[in-house]
Formats: sequence, structure tokens, C-alpha cells
Amino acid sequence: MTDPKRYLVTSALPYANGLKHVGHLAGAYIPADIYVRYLRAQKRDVVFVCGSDEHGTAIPIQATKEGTTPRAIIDKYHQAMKQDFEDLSMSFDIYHRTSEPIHHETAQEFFTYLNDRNELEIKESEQYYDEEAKTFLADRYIKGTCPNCGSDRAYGDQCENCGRTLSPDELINPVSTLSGKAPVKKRTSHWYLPLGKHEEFLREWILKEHKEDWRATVVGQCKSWIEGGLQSRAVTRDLDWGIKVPLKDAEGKVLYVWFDAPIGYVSATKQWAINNKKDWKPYWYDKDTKLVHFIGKDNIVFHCIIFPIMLKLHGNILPDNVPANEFLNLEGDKMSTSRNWKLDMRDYINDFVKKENGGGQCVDMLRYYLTQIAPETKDSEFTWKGFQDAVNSELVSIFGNFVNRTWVLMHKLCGGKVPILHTEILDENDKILNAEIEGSKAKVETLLEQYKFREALYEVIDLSRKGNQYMQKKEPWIAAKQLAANPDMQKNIDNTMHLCLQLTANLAILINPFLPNTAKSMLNMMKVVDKMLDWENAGKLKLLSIGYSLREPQLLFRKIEDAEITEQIEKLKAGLMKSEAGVQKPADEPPTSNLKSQIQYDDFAKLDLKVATITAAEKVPKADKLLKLEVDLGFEKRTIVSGIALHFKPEDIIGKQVVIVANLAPRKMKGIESNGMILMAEEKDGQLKFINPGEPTTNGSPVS
Ligand code: B3M
Ligand code: ZN
Repeated sequence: MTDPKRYLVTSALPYANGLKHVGHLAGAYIPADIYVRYLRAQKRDVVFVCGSDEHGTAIPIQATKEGTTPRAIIDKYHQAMKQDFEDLSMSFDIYHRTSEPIHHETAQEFFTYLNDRNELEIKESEQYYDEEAKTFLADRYIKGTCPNCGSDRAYGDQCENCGRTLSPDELINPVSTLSGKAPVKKRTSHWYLPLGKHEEFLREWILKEHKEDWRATVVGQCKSWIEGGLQSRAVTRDLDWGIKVPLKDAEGKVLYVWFDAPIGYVSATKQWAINNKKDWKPYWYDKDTKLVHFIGKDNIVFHCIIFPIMLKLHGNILPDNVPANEFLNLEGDKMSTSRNWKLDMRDYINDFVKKENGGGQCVDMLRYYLTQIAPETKDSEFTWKGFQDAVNSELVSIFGNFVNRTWVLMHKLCGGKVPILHTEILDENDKILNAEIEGSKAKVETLLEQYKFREALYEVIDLSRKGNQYMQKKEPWIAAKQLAANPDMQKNIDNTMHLCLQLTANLAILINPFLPNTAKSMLNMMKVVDKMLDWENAGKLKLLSIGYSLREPQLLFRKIEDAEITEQIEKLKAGLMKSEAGVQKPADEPPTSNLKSQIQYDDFAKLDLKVATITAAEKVPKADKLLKLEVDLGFEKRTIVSGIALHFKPEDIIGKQVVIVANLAPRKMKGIESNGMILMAEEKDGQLKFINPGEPTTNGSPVS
């Protein structure tokens, strides 16, 4: 959409059932905040909404876990998440909550509107019911074995292990999480949104209209949903936590959380308008509004297929783009709340931002690293070493260094004032730098408009790198030494410092959407007001007036010490150990059966199990859980990468005889090709033990 009248930008509403981690931050919040800050600097009319998602089974389940009420849970986590976002400089215009009456009314009105126009279907079906708890079991209240991967951590809506979307009927051996008993089937009726009816619209709108401007990953996911056949989706649930279905004969039924949550964007806008005496309607009805949803990839179907259908039926505008991010892994593994393998925003805030040498610069360091590794086109990885490198060798050594050098030299060589520019002696280097400054605005702008935040940030840092190179070429400190012999040299010094200062002012404008606290510190050093950060000033060469006196230099970023990252990595591992210990069963409890579904002999016969000896073992760099093993199969040697580094020291396992799956397809892990898998037994407490043939056996012997 070219030149819209106004923007409405949304970030996914996080569930108020626990603290959120930096993976969430990188996915749906930082990119949105960058985009919005950029639009505000352009003086655009923009409203940025977010809030807590306070419905769904996640809430009462957490309440049971913590031995409290759903209300207490949402109050606690709403407050905590709101605070975390504030502490990390997220600039929402409103951080709302879906438990507010205005949201309940808005969501009910949507439902009624669609229902009155016969856009919903009522269907009777059999659903799982817990006879002991006397309640129907929605999604997360049913657990069982995943039909896809065999894990027993599968729920009625999704498998925790392989991520596959499931329906309760697909679960093998389902049990109720309320009573632990097998549920029975009972008839119930629900309202459905028939997605299939809108297939043509979706094909046209996503696969044609937005084929080019939406991310390929987003279009790809939508395409496979559309082509997989669009089923009707129930928009109500039998549950006692949520928004009541606004009909007489709907006792005990609430709106499905994914029906009400996106409407949360609308109700948040309404509340924002009330708070600011504005009209909310144009933001949701006027075609000149550009609506952009920032989300993680697991939310694509809801934001690109289901909610747009609801919006279309309700007469609202549709999103112009949904720049969904892929996932952020952590130190070689998927981030996971249940396994405690994560870095909560709160932990970073406590360990860095709130520390003595923390504050805004530590906020910006995290914002910087998370943008630099943003999973825009594929999953990416947070490592503490990567964080340290990004801060020390880019923020400190390039950006911070340029600004600091400029300030120190300006005070030393130009009396702390913006020196005059002697245009008559501008040389080639000066002209090249001028052109770089002038060209930077368009470059960064184009990338931001395309939601390429990583590249946009790179351009800004690159501009400061060019500043350093320029300074290195001009060497004003050498010119200073020649002053006594040649007073004309002052002109050269003036020119160099003048341009470096104008570049610093430009850097403040360009970095502001990404690192707002840094921009603020720079404004302070320059003794100028916020107005200078207006985007239209970017690319200009006369931002700081000649003769204007500037403050003393102030270090923009501090270094991250080795000890700090070692401490974090240890903390992370300790957390994992704790969570593994947490799920430990009492020692006297016999192992549970947990049997996977039956297979035929032919299935088993496909496995080629062989005896082998581990001949070498070493840690895989930047992956705390992986060991690279060499095994001898008698007839050949192989490399196998195994996730056992937290359990065994490499030197302790060399020479051990093991059983391996020898015909497993090769898999790359951390760039190393793994050819096979070592069999392990897992004790109740999570300890791993090798499977071996019992007595020394010739390598390569088959096991059957
Ligand atoms: N609360 C799921 C999530 O946090 C959900 C997003 C709602 S956005 C309308 O991933
Ligand atoms: Zn699975």
C-alpha cells in the first residue's frame, strides 16, 4: 500500500500464563517496535497495540499448577509481562488485556454479527468428556501419544515434541489431565466458522495479491493450509473460563480463545481511543489504514486465514502484511518453557539492565543482538558468545568507538565546538563520506518498509564503520602534530571533525528506531532536542550548527566480559538440570508402561542395529548438548553426533562398546554430518546409559 493515511500495528498478545522469553521478544515485539518507532519518526499517524491474552485453557491449567485461581494468574502475569515490556523499551500505545469488559463486549458483538448473518454453522459432534470431573475436555485437557512421533507429550491441540497440530481424536490412548482417567465420548454442539467457503477469497488475496510482498515463509504456510483443504473450525468451547457465548441456549459455552484473542487488537484500539479522545473506527474500517500484524510463525494460520475471514465478514479492513518470524533457538536447542531451556526477558532484565552498570545501554545491547540475529527467513540461534561478540566487536568497537573518537577529538582539537566546514578544500574522502551519509536514508528506509530489519540495522552499523575508515584515512591527530609548522592544517582538522559530527547526528537518527536509548544518549551529548531525530533529517549534512558547543563524551556501550557469559551459560544448564530433576518420579515408582502403538515385524526388520566401539569423542563448539563421536564398525569408521554432552565427559566414553542404528539417514547437526544413532536407556531420573552387547563383541556384529 503506498502512502497510507494511518497505520495500525499489532504485536501478538502473549498468554498471561507465565513469563515470556527472548524468543518471543525477537519474534513479535522488537521488530514491531522498530517499525513503529520509524513510522513515528516520520510523523505518521500510527497506533501500536498489544496486550495480554487471558483466555483459553492455558490459564486455568496454570492456575491448577500454582494452586490458585485463573483470575489470580492473569493478574499476576499481565502485570509481570507489562513490566518486562516496559523495561525493554517496547513503546506500545496501549498494553491492554482481554479480560476487560470492553473486550468481552467487542468479541461478543463479532460473534453475534457473524451468527446473525448465518456465517457460522452449528454442528453436533462427539467430544471427549471426563466423567469424574464432569466436564468436556477442551484441547489442552487431553493428553496422549502423538500419532506422528510417538511422544507421550502430545495434547489435544498440538504435540509438544514434534509440533504437529492435532485434534483430540488423533491422540493415541487419550487421558484426561484433570482426573488421569480415559475420557468418554459425549455429544455436544458448537458453532463453527466454515473456512472452506472462503477458499476463493484466500487464494486471490494471499496467493495472488500478496504473493510478492509477504514473506515467502508466510505465503508458503498459507498455501499449504489452503491446499490441504480448509476445514470448518469450532469457534466455541465447553469451558468455564472465557467469554460467554452471547446466546440463550449456550450455557457453559465460551468463545474459543483464538476467536476472541485477535479481536483483542480491536478492543485495545477502542480503549486507546477512549484514553486519547480519538475515534477508533477509521483504524479498522477505513481502507486507507495499513494494518500490520507482527507474530511468530506458529500464529500464521490464525492471522492470515481465520482472523482475516472474520474481518472480511465483519466489514473490516484486512492486514496489509503479516511479517511472521521463524523461531529463535538457544545454545543449540529449541527454547522450551517446560524444559526450562530459555532466557526469560525478566532474567535478562535482572542480570543486566538492573545491574549497576546496566540501564538503557543493556536494553539496547539485547535489542541489537536480537535484531542482528532476527529469524526473518529461517530459524536462528541465540548464543551467549554471539551476544558478547555482537556487543564487543560491533556496538563497542565500531559504532561506539566512532562516536567516542569523534567526541574526544572534537574536544581536543576543536575546543568542544562544531568546527567550520571549509568547502573550498573538500577532498575525495570527504566527498565520498558525504555521499554515504546522503544515501543512507533511502537505503535504511527501503529495508524497513520491506520488514528487513536485520539488513536495515546492518546498513546503520556499516555507516559507522565507514566513519571509522574515513577517520583512519584522514588521521586528524597527525594533522594536529603538524600544526606548529603549518597552521593551515587546522582547516583539514576542522573539515574532518565537522563531517564526523554530522555523521554522528545522522547515526543518532538512523539508530533511533532500533536502539532508542542510545539515540537519547547521543542527543544528550549533542545538546539537541528530540526533534532532531525526525526521520526527514536523515541524510542531511547540516544538522549541527557551526560554533555550537557540545557536551563531554559519554561511553555508549560497555563491554560484555567473559565471566558474564560463562555465568549465564552455567545458569542455563543448571536450569535444565533443575527441570529434569523436577519431572523426576519418586524412586520407588516402577517405570510406567508408556508403550508406543503396535508395529509389525517388518517395521522392526527395517532397522539395522550393529555393535560398534567409540574411538574418539569431542564437544561440538557452540552446542552444549552435543558430542561428536567417531565409532568403529569393523568394516568402516563413522561420525555420529549425539545429544549426550550434558551426561558424559568425552574422555570417559572412549573405548566403550555400544549398539547403533546403522542405517539411519544422515543428518546435519551444527554443520557436522551424523551417520547413525547410538542407542541409550533412560533412567527415571533422566540419567542415560549406553546399551552394549554385555560382553566384548566383534565390531560390526548385527543386533536383532
Ligand atoms: N496468545 C498465542 C501465543 O502467544 C496467542 C497469540 C494471540 S495473538 C491474537 O503464541
Ligand atoms: Zn509428535
